[in-house]
Amino acid sequence: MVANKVLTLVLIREASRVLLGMKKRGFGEGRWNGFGGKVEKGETILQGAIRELREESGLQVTHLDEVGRLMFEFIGDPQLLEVHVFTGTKYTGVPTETNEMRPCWYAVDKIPLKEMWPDDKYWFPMFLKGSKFSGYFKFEGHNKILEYDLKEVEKL
Ligand code: 6U4
Ligand code: NA
Ligand code: NA
Repeated sequence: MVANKVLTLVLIREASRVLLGMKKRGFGEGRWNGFGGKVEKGETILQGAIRELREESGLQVTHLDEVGRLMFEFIGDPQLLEVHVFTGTKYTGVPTETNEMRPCWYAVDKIPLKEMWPDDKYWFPMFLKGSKFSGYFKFEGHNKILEYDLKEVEKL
């Protein structure tokens, strides 16, 4: 048995727009996404989310709400990715480009789904309408979803 790799994904939301970042290197390079990364030893998942948001976007928050839980399997890799999706509306600071991410606000009706992970087109609408969601996606490579299961949930 292999432990899941636990990751965070943070979407800062205002009434009509969402902050995304263009991933400049590493996993997901070339795609727009929320901010996030691996949870480190000694921190909670929420603390990891807050830290990654600060490191990658320059924004500081004291609180985030967990809205989604996504499991990803990549054919040939026994380790599942367990991604905890968080959102928040209150922050301080100004979005700032870092080595990892180039931030940009996107209007909620202009989310660049074609330049995002292919699963996002399924769960982003749930996120945008304020629902909580839980899902599983099986990938072949980084572009092809072989099967998936996704549902809105009351509680994570
Ligand atoms: P290091 O090794 O420090 O550069 P780190 O920033 O810790 O990396 P990273 O960037 O590899 O972690 O984290 C991957 C990010 O991509 C997390 O925010 C989760 C997110 N992610 C992974 N698979 C995804 C998918 N299928 N759809 C999606 N986001 C995904 O929307
Ligand atoms: Na990251
Ligand atoms: Na990291």
